[in-house]
Amino acid sequence: MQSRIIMLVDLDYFFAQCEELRNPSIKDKPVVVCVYSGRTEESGAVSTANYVARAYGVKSGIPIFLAKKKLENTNAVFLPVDYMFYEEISGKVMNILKGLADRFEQVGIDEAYLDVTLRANGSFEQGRKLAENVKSEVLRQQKLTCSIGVAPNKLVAKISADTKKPDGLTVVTPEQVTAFLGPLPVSRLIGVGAKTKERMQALGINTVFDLSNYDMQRLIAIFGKTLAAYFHNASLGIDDEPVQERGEATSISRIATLKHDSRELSFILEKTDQLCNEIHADIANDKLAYKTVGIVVIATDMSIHTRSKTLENPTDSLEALKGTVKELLEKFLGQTELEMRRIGVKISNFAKEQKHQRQLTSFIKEGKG
Ligand code: TTP
Ligand code: MG
Repeated sequence: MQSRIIMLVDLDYFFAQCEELRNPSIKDKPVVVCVYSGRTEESGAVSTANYVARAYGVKSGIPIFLAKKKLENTNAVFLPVDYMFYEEISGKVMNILKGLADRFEQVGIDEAYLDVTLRANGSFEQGRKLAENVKSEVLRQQKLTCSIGVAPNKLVAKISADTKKPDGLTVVTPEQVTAFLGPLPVSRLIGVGAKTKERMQALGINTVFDLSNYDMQRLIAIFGKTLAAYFHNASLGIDDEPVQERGEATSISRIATLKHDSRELSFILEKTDQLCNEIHADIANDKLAYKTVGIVVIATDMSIHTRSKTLENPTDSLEALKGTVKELLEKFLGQTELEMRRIGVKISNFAKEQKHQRQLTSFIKEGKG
């Protein structure tokens, strides 16, 4: 059977690149995009950083104060995240990508899989040319660089895209798959997190090659049938997952652990506001409007509590989301003595916002009347 040709396109240092786009004068400086938690001026974490800043050891997830320390005596620029702006740019890029694929699947704000088997005529050489074209179109139309992996499936495409960054292009043909994966540490396989990696290390499995040679029966005994089969296939670069346009979600939610247990409204709101921002960024891209807002509280005794409210009309408003969450929290706090450990926000009951269509229908109605 002819091999599929799959691309994974990942925009480089995305949030920071968006900031450079908005203000090109910062391009040569270290740029650090921060999620400020708001407690003190420096509390919070780094969302992402440009490659100038990465050279100083600054990366996603480290505390802001640490990033400041690493960038002491440089002309570094620290900026707060602006999800709305990144979503807007993401949407434009995704539209370009969609037009360059037989099948398209967005998997994150700055990542998408493209199945180009048909338009590449099954040729990886052609696949490389298509990837070069994707890069030049994204650069020409949106002034952004990206890194692309081209491979026979999603699993290998994702790993190969990570191989060369920024502005990279890595092609792995079916013949090259096992040689490409073999020497990599097992942790490069999706699904092998820190814990699994440790367990595998204890078994003498360090590289993907080690994993592919490990006795299947023993693997099953340790990880169970499903996981063992997944690991075994993954180690051989086998993956049949199709590139699929995401079905419409029925709900979108985010959950987070509070820095410390609390029932102090303003402290909890700092966290829920963040969660609301993220959820809102998700729906902005899909032009979704929600009608129901819910919260989930996991208390210090691990009990789980949910509350929700359905609005009169669907809305895509961030303010309404934050306001409703606040209302639900206030009510919850008034009803219980519990301290909160984790807090989640959920929206559901979606109406696809079709502005143009709506205008058209109201126009027709008016015309008739
Ligand atoms: P990534 O694609 O993982 O990172 P990146 O685009 O910044 O860098 P790279 O060049 O390595 O692709 O994530 C996309 C965006 O998601 C990133 O720009 C910011 C955000 N993000 C966070 O907010 N926190 C995180 O821990 C990570 C990994 C990403
Ligand atoms: Mg990226």
